[in-house]
Amino acid sequence: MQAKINEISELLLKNDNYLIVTHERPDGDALGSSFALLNILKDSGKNATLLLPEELPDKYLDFVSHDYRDHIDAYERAGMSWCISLDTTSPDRAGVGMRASLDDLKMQVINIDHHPDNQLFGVHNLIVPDASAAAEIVYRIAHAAPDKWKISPASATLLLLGIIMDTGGFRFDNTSADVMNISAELLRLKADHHQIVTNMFYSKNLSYVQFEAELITNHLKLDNSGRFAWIYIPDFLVRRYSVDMKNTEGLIEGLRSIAGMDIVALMQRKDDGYKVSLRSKNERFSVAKIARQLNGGGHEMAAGCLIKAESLQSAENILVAHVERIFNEVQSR
Ligand SMILES: [Mn+2]
Repeated sequence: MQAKINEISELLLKNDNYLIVTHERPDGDALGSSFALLNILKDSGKNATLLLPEELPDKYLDFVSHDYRDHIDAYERAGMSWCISLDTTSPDRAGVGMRASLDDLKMQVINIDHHPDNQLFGVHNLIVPDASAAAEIVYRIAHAAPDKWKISPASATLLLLGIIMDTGGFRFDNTSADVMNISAELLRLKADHHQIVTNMFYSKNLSYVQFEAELITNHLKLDNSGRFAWIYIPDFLVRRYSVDMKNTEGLIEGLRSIAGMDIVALMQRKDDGYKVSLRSKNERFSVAKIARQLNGGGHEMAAGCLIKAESLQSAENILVAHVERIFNEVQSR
């Protein structure tokens, strides 16, 4: 059932005992929206807990409660009535209890997301594709009953973190007038903009920057059109620079920043194939479409998939063929 913002706000006010989950490899929006909702529920007198699927990238540690690791084990203690899923397209992407599926929890799921391809797996589904971030939806829920829901400065910071990360610092096409108004309101609620910017954009250590430089210098590849650039990240480089892969969230933005590129990708070896992250600079070149064709998914301009191939060469060939098909389709339109 598709729900409205104020219906979910009322539902959350009326009930209690919430377990919050988000997707695997949580990003700024997953964490920002989840921890903000956890705070907002608790600050407003509700019982709530959060399940985290895994360790967090270092740059996020200042924003989450220090006992966040306890939440990883919360699966065992999850005597909760409702499960709130945030920023998560489908149950198999949810990082519940170290990859157990949402179904195992046998709870009523409130599914809150902004991905247009969300699979509507909840009892209540609040899918807002025009919201820039799940954090924006959480703000709108709290704003629907402003005298009942408390947004503390810490919650405002988490919500702004989610919005800043999912809009690429207000660069992506999802940067709407609404999201600017909401961000202004979050600043009025004492969101710590300085801490967000410092941790997200000015906190790479030197060896990591050198790792990025070597990737760009020696491992960048271009297809025949010259408009698709990709990098396969070799394991030996990861070891040489002691890179913790959980800290590489911003890497692909470096590729997207190159003039003349319409689509960019990062590839990495995974147990059963090659994990591909895709970004586009223009909605005409839908990487969501490419990802879907390869059994993945995502947004028009940011998507991902796993290519099952025997060798890197054949995975790259498959990827290049799909990207070039999009280029040809758009041209011939
Ligand atoms: Mn998001």
